[in-house]
Amino acid sequence: MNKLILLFVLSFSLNSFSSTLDGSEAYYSLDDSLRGYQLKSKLKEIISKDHKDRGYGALLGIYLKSDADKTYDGDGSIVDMYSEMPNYADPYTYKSKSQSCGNYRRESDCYNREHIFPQSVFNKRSPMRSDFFHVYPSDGYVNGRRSNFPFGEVNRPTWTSANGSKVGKNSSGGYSGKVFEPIDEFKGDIARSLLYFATRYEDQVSRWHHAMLNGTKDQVYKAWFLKLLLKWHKQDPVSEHEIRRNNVGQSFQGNRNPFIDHPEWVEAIWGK
Ligand SMILES: [Ca+2]
Ligand SMILES: [Ca+2]
Repeated sequence: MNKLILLFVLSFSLNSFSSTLDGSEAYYSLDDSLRGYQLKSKLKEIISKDHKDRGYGALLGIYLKSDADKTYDGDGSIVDMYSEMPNYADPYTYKSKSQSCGNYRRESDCYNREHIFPQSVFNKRSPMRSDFFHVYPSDGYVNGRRSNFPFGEVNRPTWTSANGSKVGKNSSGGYSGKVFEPIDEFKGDIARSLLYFATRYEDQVSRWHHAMLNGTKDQVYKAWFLKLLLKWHKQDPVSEHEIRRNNVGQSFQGNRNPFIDHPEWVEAIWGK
């Protein structure tokens, strides 16, 4: 009898232990000792296995759920990193698919799908083109202004969006071309998207060309750019909005962004 009670108590506590584990823990089964690019390649395997390309059109539908504002204004409008004002009323908002582009002449005309990693670099090929974790809803006009510039920091902007995103010459060092600087609130979000991209597509990225890239499958990004991403990742830690978006992302296309679940893996892979 005592044994039975013990068994019961044991199985009960095991059950409650496993239910306190985050759903994402079960998703990553890996050897704790993995570090550096071995860890990255293992993550590539995990996040590719169940990744299903849901197609480009489906993104507009899922954004109404994944990017609904429950964090900043809490009004359910779409969080657009290029127009969101975290501490003030948004300059304009988008709430329905009918406001997707379309033609635009100025900010607030319509929203479209912004490829954080420019789609011209991979010739708009699948599944990169419709990969939820680097394709975000954004104002069409600001998206056009960002063009396919790398991200960077800008001291003297030649153009500034309504929420303070900037275009201009890079001032963060290592690169002197034109860059796009998002507002502080989204610097980490963008860094983690690009680090996801570098991991998910490490088998292809060495063949592509862009000012951000160094032509390797391991480090992926040039030193100046990687330094910036690591800085932004630390400066702007994972937010509630990103966690929610990551969960919806998994229900949408089957995989997750590991750097939202485990921010420490960024340093474990790319830290020097
Ligand atoms: Ca908002
Ligand atoms: Ca953020």
